[in-house]
Amino acid sequence: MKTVYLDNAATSFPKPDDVLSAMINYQQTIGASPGRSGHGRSIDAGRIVYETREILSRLFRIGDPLRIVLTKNSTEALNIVLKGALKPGDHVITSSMEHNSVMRPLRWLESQGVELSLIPCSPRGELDPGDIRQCLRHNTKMVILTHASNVTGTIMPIEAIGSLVKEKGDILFCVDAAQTAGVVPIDVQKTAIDLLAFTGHKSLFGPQGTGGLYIRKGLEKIIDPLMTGGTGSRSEFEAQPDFMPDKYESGTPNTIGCAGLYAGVSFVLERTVESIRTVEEKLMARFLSQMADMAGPVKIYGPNDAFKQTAVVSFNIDGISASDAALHFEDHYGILCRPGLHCAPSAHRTLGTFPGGAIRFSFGYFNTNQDVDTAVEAVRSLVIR
Ligand code: ALA
Repeated sequence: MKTVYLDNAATSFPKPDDVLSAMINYQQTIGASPGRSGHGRSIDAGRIVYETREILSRLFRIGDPLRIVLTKNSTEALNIVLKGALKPGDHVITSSMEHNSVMRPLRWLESQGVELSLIPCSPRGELDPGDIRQCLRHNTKMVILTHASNVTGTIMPIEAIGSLVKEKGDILFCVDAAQTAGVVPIDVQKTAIDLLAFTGHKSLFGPQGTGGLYIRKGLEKIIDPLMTGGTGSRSEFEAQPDFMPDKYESGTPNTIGCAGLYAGVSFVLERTVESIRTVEEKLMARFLSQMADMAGPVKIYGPNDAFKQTAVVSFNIDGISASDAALHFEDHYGILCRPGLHCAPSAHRTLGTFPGGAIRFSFGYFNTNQDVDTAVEAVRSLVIR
């Protein structure tokens, strides 16, 4: 039986061949620590890390590559922002569709005296920008939002929210692009994004253990580092450097991961984000249109519209739990998907699917129409029982 990989929202699979060969090439021919030793191979390793920053800055239209902090995932990037910027007495606004990578640091900060407003989204996972305006307070320091839900794929109106936040002066606007970097165009300047957290291993096709954070110029002055330690720079001082990106990058970096991430982002830029998005929209549209005649026994959550969501869809089938359905899909159709709560309990409460959760199919650039049809056939097999 052929495997049908429908778990791209967790991590994309497969990776382009160039990603794998870049990683092997680094380890076989360079293999040194960047920015530390000064010998030729160390300089080559440093070049890989710098070029990764550079290509990411091109992708997100960030003028200066040094505004990007390389992290091990978006969770680390989000923790740097939230724990580094928010202090007791500050107020932060977020939505009810957030992943625990946002929600857990915020709940922890709440226990330390940070005030939190959680904006309820509609049962389709949609956010009304006007609700943000209503929540603003004199001490609001940050608005942090997912760009797209990892449960329903709902794409949030971040352009409208970015303008609204900027009208209010010095409130920080932070976007969690874990589900969109590489597949939905992002321009940090046009959208007035101050802080952008992203992962490398989903739609950027890099390996796991890669990700990053864009920090707008000057904000490093008000964001404390999450970790401190050796940076390879200013070794004469025991105090952490205060400049970008070293302030937030301690310890030997993931150079092999950078080699893969660089190749992954090149793959995206060669095709363009827009054309990758079109491929995924078509897959999603094909799936949703074929699901329409099962609308009674199958409940789809979220927009149910390929143009308003990423290629992620969650649903339940009458009379069977999400986990049993996923087991059936794997055993009988070779489908790999993710059932349950998707590390997003608040999103599931919003959709009315807590605590049982839902089945999630997440399509990716390498899926085919045949994969979509197999997915539909698999769902149909549980409807007609
Ligand atoms: N956040 C990832 C997911 O949604 C891991 O599966």
